[in-house]
Order: sequence, then C-alpha cells, then structure tokens
Amino acid sequence: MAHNQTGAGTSRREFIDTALPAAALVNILAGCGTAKAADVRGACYHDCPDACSWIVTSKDGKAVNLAADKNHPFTRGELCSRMNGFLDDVVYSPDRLLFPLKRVGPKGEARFERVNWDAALDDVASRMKQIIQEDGPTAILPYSYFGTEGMIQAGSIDARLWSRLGVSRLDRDICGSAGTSGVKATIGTALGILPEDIVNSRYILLWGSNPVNTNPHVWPFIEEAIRRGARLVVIDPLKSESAEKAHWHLQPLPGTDAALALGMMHVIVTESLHDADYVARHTVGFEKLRERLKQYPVSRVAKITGLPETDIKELARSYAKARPSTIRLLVGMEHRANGAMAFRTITCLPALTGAWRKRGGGLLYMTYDLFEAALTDLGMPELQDKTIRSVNMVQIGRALTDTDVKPGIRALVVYNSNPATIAPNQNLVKQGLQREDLFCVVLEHFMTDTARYADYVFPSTTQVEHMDVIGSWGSRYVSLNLPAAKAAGEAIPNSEFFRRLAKRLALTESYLYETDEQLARATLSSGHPYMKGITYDRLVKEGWAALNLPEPWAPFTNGNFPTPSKKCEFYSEQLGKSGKDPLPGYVPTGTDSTEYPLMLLTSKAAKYFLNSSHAGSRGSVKAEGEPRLQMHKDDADPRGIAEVDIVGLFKQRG
Ligand SMILES: Nc1nc2c(c(=O)[nH]1)N[C@H]1C(S)=C(S)[C@@H](COP(=O)(O)OP(=O)(O)OC[C@H]3O[C@@H](n4cnc5c(=O)[nH]c(N)nc54)[C@H](O)[C@@H]3O)O[C@H]1N2
Ligand SMILES: Nc1nc2c(c(=O)[nH]1)N[C@H]1C(S)=C(S)[C@@H](COP(=O)(O)OP(=O)(O)OC[C@H]3O[C@@H](n4cnc5c(=O)[nH]c(N)nc54)[C@H](O)[C@@H]3O)O[C@H]1N2
Ligand SMILES: [Mo]
Repeated sequence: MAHNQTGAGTSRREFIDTALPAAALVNILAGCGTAKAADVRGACYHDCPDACSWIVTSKDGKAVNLAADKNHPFTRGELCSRMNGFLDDVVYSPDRLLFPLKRVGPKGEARFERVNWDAALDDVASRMKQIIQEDGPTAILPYSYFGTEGMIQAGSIDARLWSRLGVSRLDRDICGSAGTSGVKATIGTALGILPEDIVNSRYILLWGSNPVNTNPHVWPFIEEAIRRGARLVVIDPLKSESAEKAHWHLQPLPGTDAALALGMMHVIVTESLHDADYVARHTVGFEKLRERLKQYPVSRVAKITGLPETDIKELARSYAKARPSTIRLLVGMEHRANGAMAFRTITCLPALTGAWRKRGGGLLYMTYDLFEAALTDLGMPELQDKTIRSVNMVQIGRALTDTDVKPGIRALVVYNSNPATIAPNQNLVKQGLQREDLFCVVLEHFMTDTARYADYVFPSTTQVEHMDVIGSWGSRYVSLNLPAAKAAGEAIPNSEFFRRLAKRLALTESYLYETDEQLARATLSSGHPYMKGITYDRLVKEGWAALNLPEPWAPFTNGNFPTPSKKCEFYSEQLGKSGKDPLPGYVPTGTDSTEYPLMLLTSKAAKYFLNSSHAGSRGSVKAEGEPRLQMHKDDADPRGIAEVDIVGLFKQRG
C-alpha cells in the first residue's frame, strides 16, 4: 500500500474534492451540464450476506433511480424489500440528518441546534486533546460496527487515526464471532461451500437461519435444488418464513441445538450410517466422540429439545442417507449462552457423514475468509498497539458504567452502529449514555436512539454519495461502489470526517490523508491470486467481479482442513489445552431469572429494516408497521393474553 501523500498542508477544500473519484465526478457532471442521465455502478453497503450489485441513474447530481444489476449472478436483477425504496426511504428521506448538530437539552431528549462544521470539529478536537492530556488516550473509546460494510467507510482512516492516538480498542464481536469460533474449532475455517453450489444438494438443512428474509438471494438457489429433488428441512423454534416453505419443520426449544446434533450423531453412529472411510482418513477423535455420544441417547435428547424421539431418529437417518447434504448455518443460535458450542457440535455432522465429498455437500456458512485474503485491510492493523486495553462491544453498558474501569471512558465516538438499540443489556447501555460527564459524538444518517444522547451529531453520506469497495460474507463477488449523487446537505463520508479530525489534531502522518480513491485502489491491490485481473479500472467499468477461486469449489473432498491436525477435529487438543471441553457437548442455557422466565428470540423478521438501519425513516417505519411479538398459546393463556393483543415487553436488562 502506498502512503506517499502529504496531507498536512492540504486545505479543506482540496480534501473534499480529492475525496471524490475522478470517474464518478465525470459521470455526475455529465448529468449536471446536459441534464442527461448517467448510470453509475455501485453495491449495497448493508451487513447482509448478499452484497448486491446495483446501478444508479444520476441526473443533475441527484440519484433518480436505483436498480439491481440484471447481470450479477447472485443479485440476479432484484434488490430486496429493504432496498427497493432506498432513495426515498433513506437518501432523500425528510428525516435524514443534513447538518452538524449540537446538544442543547438533557441527554436522551434529542434537542439540538444546528452548528457549522468548523466550529463543531474544533470543539471535538479540543475536547479530545484535553481528555488525552488529563487521562491518556484510552479514556476515548471509538464504537463502530457494520452499519456500512465498505472497506473504506467501515475501517480505514478511522482505524488508522485510533491506532495513531492509542485510544481504547474495540472488539467488534457482536455478530459472527461466537459462531465462527465454534465452526473453526471443528474445521479450522468459517468457509465451507459457495452458496451457488447448494443447487447440487439433495438435502438442505437450514439450521437457525432464515434465508427467505435474511439472505434472500440465496433462496433461488435453494429453490433450484428443490426442483432437482432436494428435501428442505428447517430447525428453528420459530415458524420463520423459511420454515413455512420447508418440507419439514422441527421446533426444538431455543438453545438446545447442540443436544439435538449429539442425538443425531448418536443415531448415525449406532446405526452405522456414518462414512467410516471419510471418518478414518479425514477426522480425529472419533473414538472419543463415540464415548461422548453415549451420554446422548435419543430418549434424553427428546427431553432436552422437546422433540419427539421419532423425529430425532428420522432427522438423523434422512440427513445421513442423503448424498450430498448441506447444512446452512447463520447467526440465529449465537444470541444466547453457549452458542459457540452449538456451532462446533453441528459442524461435526458433515464430516461424520462424508457430506464434504461431493460438490455442494457439507456446510454453507461465511465466505468472509475469502475477502480477508483478497482485500487489503485499510485500517493498517500493523499500526495498532495490541497491548492497549480492549472493550468488547457487547459489554459497552458495563464499560460506560463500571467505576472499576480505569481510566474511565470519557469520550465515545460512535459511527456505523446504534448501540442504544443493538447492544445487550439496554438498560445499562442507556445508563452509560446518560452520563453527563461522557462526551459523545455520533456520525449518522438518522436521529437514532444512540444519537439522541450525543453532544454532537454529524451527518454522514449514504452509499450513493460516497465511494467504497464491498466484499461479502455470503458470496464470492467484490464490487466497487462509485458515488452517483452530490451529498445531501452537509453530509460527508466517514473517511472524510476522520481526515478532518486528524488535521485538527495537528497530525501529519500521510496515511491519515489518503483519498477515498487511493484507499479503493489500495484495498484492491493485495496481489492475492483471488484478485488476478481484478483492478480498480476494471471495476469502474464493470462494477463487480467474481474472485478467482479454484474450480470446482469442493474444499474438503479430500480432507485438508485448516486445523492444527489438518483433519476435522471431533476432538480438539487446542480446546482441551485452554481448559475447555475438547469434545462437542451440550451445556444448558437456562433462563437467568425466575421473575422473567420466558426466553426472547429477537429474530430478524423485519422486512424494511436491517438490524436497526432505516428505522429512523418514517417511510420505512410505515412500511414495517408495528413491532410484533409471537408467543405460544401455552405461554399466552396463563398471562391472560388474547390471540391479538397489545403487550408490553421487558425484562431486567431492557
Ligand atoms: N431482513 C433482514 N435481513 C437481514 C438482517 C435484518 O436485520 N433484516 N440482518 C443481517 C444480519 S447482520 C445478519 S447477522 C443475518 C442473520 O441471518 P439469520 O441468522 O438467518 O437471522 P436470525 O433471524 O437472527 O436467525 C435465524 C433464525 O434462527 C432462529 N433461532 C433463534 N434462536 C435459535 C436457537 O436457539 N436454535 C435454532 N435452531 N434457531 C434459533 C430464529 O428464530 C430465526 O428464525 O441477517 C442479515 N439479513
Ligand atoms: N436485540 C437484538 N440485538 C442485536 C441483534 C438482534 O437480532 N437483536 N442482532 C445483532 C447483529 S447480528 C448485528 S450484526 C448487530 C448490528 O448492529 P449495528 O451494526 O449497530 O446495526 P444497525 O442497528 O443497523 O446500525 C447501524 C447504523 O449505521 C448507520 N450507518 C449506515 N451507513 C453509515 C455510514 O456510511 N456512516 C455512518 N456514520 N453511519 C452509517 C445506520 O444509519 C445505522 O443507524 O446487532 C446485534 N444486536
Ligand atoms: Mo449480524
């Protein structure tokens, strides 16, 4: 990566201009002068497996139409219910934040006045300097997640600046980390098959994932597999939209999946339905696993899961006999204690049955590893001092309120995230955000629940107004997103915010001042074989490209798992050494309170929101309708709740 630009002497005006790529400006200006429309290529920014490719029609500096790329093999010409109205619902929403705002009322009340950028940034910089002087840089905590997944807007200048200052680090562990660590413990990677290859499957097991709503562009491939004769089975306590379309829906009690998988393995092994040859060649610990399985006879598993014994047996037999079979995991099972172990345990199944042997068989999980290899991390991780304390983002409530945290967190800079809504223990998070002595800055599109508590709220550009490079955790395509419209109001890209802040902090390192185009070129220049022939200039013309992967993609046909033993680890020495159970197992989740005995599943059933994104726009809120809770009759009746009723929903944590 080249860091040869001297930014320190550059004026603000130049920053803004150079932050826009030449090609995009030409497009926009062509539209401006002649009132002719221009098509600009882009891609969806959302934290979603699909990473769709789109084309924006730009006229007079405005995005006038947004449509899916008809030729993209995964997007296949259609966006989704969240993005079809994106221009009206988000970009040009009357609720969009357009100017910097400064708090004038009590925290949480969202009373702000408009201020100018220069004065606001000067104030932010001087507050940060003062905090650093008094308590050191770790009294500052940046809080961000994947409100945008773009390589530039989700982790470039911001990360470099934070490393340069030496502020507290953030573990971005709210999604995928638990599941990934479980899957990796068994097969060494989160990367299984490619989504398109699921068409080859004869038996698809959607285990705690709901693609009809959360991963809609994989659904046509599942339908194709069904047309070719595959059986679709869903394991989900809730009757999700995917469950409604399944041949068979099993509803275990939440958090009992590891027991179910162990029960299946018990049946498979005792009935010799496993692939003894694959097990012998490509796995370790089979005998120890067999011992462990003795603890999970079907009768016990039926009690734990609440499923009939006959169903557990039928599930095990039908899964093991179908060749190839595919398990689709996503994040549903993560959101409770012992989630990682559920993922580890389920991941043993495809090796036990030899499902990996054939193309499309095995496990479909995250393709993120492909992009970690293919794209250069723009955050320059080498700058980061790994000895600096790190706060896990799921514990933000504790970090803001615990007096044992030294130095206490005095400044919080939030972007690409809405912790007041998405972080666990909401009551504690809000208590932290309420602190009068916490200096809180939020960069946003909308007045979110978090922004309401901010001292300053700064307006950010949207995906049609800034540049980015988009990888994916659910497909194999990389895309370049070019700006297609002038920024609304005074909104700026995150990258530009951090360049401006760095300047005010009088920092001179050139890596803090690279333009978005330089960043885009840099991330695409890793030199990894997956990126062969994929350049910035090609993507300006074509928008997207498939990573160059070995064909066919059947990664574990002959074992070669990237684990310490190079085998699928039924028994993990590494886990054992770290004091954990080396074998797959089931640990009850339990409810944490007798006062609040019910278990809440916060399934991603919303159609017009993505996590809490778009929820600040009245158009999306109207489309989504009222928040809905589904409850079993057996739970509702004793509480006097009728079939259609209005309820208050709360527990001790929020
Ligand atoms: N429409 C829409 N799409 C989205 C998102 C969104 O907010 N809205 N968010 C995106 C993001 S960030 C992510 S991570 C993905 C998540 O994608 P998914 O993992 O598919 O989504 P979830 O709804 O969290 O979980 C899937 C299913 O798991 C079930 N589940 C919950 N607990 C358990 C359990 O203990 N056992 C079993 N077997 N099932 C359980 C839920 O009822 C749910 O139907 O979706 C992405 N796509
Ligand atoms: N109760 C509950 N909590 C959950 C989950 C759940 O299912 N239920 N799901 C969990 C999961 S899987 C995930 S991934 C997390 C998601 O948690 P978050 O990543 O915090 O997701 P969002 O709630 O969508 O908030 C993202 C924010 O980023 C903003 N944004 C988008 N683009 C930009 C940009 O370019 N610049 C700036 N400055 N802001 C931008 C959006 O307006 C939005 O307000 O939540 C987790 N928490
Ligand atoms: Mo997520």
